[in-house]
Amino acid sequence: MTNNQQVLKFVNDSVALCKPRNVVWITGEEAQLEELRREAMATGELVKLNEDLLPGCYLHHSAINDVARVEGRTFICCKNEEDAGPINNWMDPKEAYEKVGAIFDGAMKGKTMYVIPYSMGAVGSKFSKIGIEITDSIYVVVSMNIMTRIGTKVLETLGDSNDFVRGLHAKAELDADKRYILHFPEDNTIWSVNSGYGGNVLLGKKCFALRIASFQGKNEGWMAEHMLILGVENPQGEVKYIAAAFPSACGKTNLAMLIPPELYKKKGYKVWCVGDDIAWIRVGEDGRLWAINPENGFFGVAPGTNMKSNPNALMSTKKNAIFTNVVHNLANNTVWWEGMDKNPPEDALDWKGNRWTAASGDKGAHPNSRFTAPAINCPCISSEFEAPNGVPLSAIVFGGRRAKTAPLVYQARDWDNGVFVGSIMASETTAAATGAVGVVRRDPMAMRPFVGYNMADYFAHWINMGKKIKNQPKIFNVNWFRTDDEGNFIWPGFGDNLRVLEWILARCEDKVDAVETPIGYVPNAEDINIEGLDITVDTIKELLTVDKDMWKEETAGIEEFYAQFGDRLPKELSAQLDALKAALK
Ligand code: OXD
Ligand code: MN
Repeated sequence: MTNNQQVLKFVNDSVALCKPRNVVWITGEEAQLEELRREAMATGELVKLNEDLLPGCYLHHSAINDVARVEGRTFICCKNEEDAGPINNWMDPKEAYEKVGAIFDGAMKGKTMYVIPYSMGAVGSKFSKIGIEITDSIYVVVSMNIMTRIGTKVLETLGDSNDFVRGLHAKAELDADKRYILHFPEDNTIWSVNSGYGGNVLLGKKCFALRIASFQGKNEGWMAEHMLILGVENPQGEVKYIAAAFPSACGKTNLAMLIPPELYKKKGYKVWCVGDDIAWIRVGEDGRLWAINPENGFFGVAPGTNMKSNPNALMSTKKNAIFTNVVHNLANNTVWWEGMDKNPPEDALDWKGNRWTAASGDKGAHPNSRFTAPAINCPCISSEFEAPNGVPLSAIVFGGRRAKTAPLVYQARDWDNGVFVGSIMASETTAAATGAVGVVRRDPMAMRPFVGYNMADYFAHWINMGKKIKNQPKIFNVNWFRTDDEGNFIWPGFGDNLRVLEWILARCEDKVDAVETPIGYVPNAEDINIEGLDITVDTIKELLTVDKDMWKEETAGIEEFYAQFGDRLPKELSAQLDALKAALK
């Protein structure tokens, strides 16, 4: 399929190591993919769902011990340990190739090896990057076909270039004790073994588009971020774009596909989704930041997705989607999960494949059960989704789940202050996860598990990027999760978050004033539109308060977090922390 000597060497080396029975190059043609789906159906790897109700959709199960990303077994393998930094697990590359090479040795004996050329970003765009994933899993092939652009056209675009990311994946024995997700940023290489779970094996996503790409971005002067991208269209038909980073369980997918409140819909507001998880951001010729979504699909969490919480995500799964670890409704050969509706199926198998009814009290779908769905299925997909140069950003938004500390929204004073705001991002743990509730986990820019190098250098890269952007976007922080003394959420959230985005965009266009506080600018309460809401201006005032004592405590936590970076922490950020402390005195 190619004469690219580097690609051929990568494939030949992988064959020598994994010793498959045969090698199949993935062309991207539907006939080949359909043949593979049939083969996977024959072995039970994929179950074809009801063609009338869910056309082109399949059900898949990962192994019971293999249902989530494994941060503890994810490594950055660069020559110097300090270059991986204090947040990442590190392994010496030589040791990693030897140790995990022994696991790959013969791992595909008797199996077929698939070679998937894929493009992150529209094929041929100068924003895009190419990867080759080698795998022994048909689930990976057909899922990569949803999540990325694959096939011959990608190899044609690559030509003779050596600029591609080498990804090697083998399910091997699915042995959790020998599971490794290794990144060699200095070699443009990813090795993933003993897993079949999407986040560990769809190598274009977290492994390439965040961990490897963040390293490439640092060296090449651009940014790979864990951000959604959305467009807000006003009644005049102008669309402004926002990129936003949130830790998990903060409503990122819902925000990316927001449904405007009735009042806004009537006025003519629309929200368009460009991406729900990852943004690659570059400085455009006009001095603004431009962002693309490098992915081609959504890898969404199923439980809780319903016609009320996120109809756009649910609609996206209605054709050509793959569901993993959800309930199989045998009565009509469809799928179900907790929080889809109030009618759990009576005749069903749970995510482990056992007979199941809701009456058992057990969950039928795994809490991290997923769907991969083509982005073009999304009713609110942006017309700019494929735009080769992406969309220009007016604002960057950071957010977290804070019961008290952070106001509903505040604006950073300038770029460096915005980098500080992103670097101190944190979320409080919820009762949904095991462990103590309300514990603060620092998750800078929501990139804690995804920066492919030293987090301190990543902060420095953000600071440096600021110097290159003539027309900087404004930077904001939001918190939809302030609670009252009884622990109830004060802000309605969901579609009403558009009211906050409206203020953010008004600030970007200098159309509205703000009040300065020690942490940045908060709105005048009157400037958040509460028309049609069951809350008063006083409630908004409460949501916007900045409690100095709490923030003093917060600075102690930030200081502790920063301390681990030692001298590598950019001086701009220690200066920001000092300035905050002084302002709180
Ligand atoms: C994801 C994640 O799956 O952030 O997107 O874990
Ligand atoms: Mn994510």
